[in-house]
Amino acid sequence: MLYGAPVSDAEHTAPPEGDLHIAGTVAILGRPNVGKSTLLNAIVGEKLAIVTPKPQTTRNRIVGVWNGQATLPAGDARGAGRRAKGQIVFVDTPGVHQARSPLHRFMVREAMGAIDGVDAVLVVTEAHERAALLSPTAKLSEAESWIVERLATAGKPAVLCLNKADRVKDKGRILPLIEWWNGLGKFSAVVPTCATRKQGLHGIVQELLRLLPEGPPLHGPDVLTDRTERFLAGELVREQLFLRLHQELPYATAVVVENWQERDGGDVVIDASIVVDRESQKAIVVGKRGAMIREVGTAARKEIAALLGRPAHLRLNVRVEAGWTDSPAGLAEAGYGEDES
Ligand SMILES: Nc1nc2c(ncn2[C@@H]2O[C@H](COP(=O)(O)OP(=O)(O)O)[C@@H](O)[C@H]2O)c(=O)[nH]1
Ligand SMILES: [Mg+2]
Repeated sequence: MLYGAPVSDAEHTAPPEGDLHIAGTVAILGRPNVGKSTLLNAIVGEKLAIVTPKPQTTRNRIVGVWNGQATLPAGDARGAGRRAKGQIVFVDTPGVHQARSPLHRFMVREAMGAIDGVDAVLVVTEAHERAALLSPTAKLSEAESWIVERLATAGKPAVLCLNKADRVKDKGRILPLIEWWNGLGKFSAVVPTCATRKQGLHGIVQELLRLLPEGPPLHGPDVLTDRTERFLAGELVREQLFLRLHQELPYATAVVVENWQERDGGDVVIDASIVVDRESQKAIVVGKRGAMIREVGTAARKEIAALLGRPAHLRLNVRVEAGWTDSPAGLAEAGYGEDES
């Protein structure tokens, strides 16, 4: 499995004569917390994007590659029911929302900017949210309107995913919801899913393949993501911080991997800094007699070792960078620079 593989280095293997091969890129977009990262991980079958119950967990675009086979759905001009081999290069993005801080504006630019570089878009929304209150006056949320407008301007086709279908108690409410979304005329298909139980994922893949062009794979079969092990390790530390810290504090933290040392025995020693905004936050992240940072370190180390498939040692320290979330230099220092994607 390859982490951090650049597209240009990927093996371009032409499919055998006669086989239909489809390949393309798909951005996953939607409001914060609807389950975009959970969907990416579930479709790709690996934990690439961190997931927490808190909104705005994802800060950068993250690529994850799906390789597989599917039957073309009804309406596909290349032949409904025909088997196709496919590769979908998914791009997970931060949630689209009314951004007030420079960090959040960076995140929304990351998300909306992804639309321009892909063949199709998967817009994710929560099934349960509208199912109960669907009325003739129901309309798109602000963020959904922005996304739909941008799709139209960019001329990109899109599939709508109604995620968290498990939270709709009365399943009879799902059909009218699908009809409502179809009635908007903005999506080529509307598919209910439950990302946490891995349900409906095949339908998503099938409908996306319909929107993607015929062609050889964009990446070799081993390529899983464009992100490096180093980046993913930093994210796993940030995930533990998000799970344990409350209120505004998670949003004031960033993780910078300072040093990565591969030892002869095959294990890795990682030094990472947790960057916070103020001295008072440092005390909370460290915790009573270091209890919090120890917990974060232990949990993150396990996750990192599982990701790498080899033993890992993690040394964490906390650094105060006053106002890092407010200045372009502070953001770039924490890995949220404009060239970062
Ligand atoms: N009940 C339910 N929860 C889900 C589902 N998909 C995601 N979640 C939860 O929703 C929260 C946000 O998920 P995440 O993938 O981080 O959302 P993102 O911000 O859109 O990337 C997490 O607590 C997930 O476990 C689903 O299908 N059903
Ligand atoms: Mg996310």
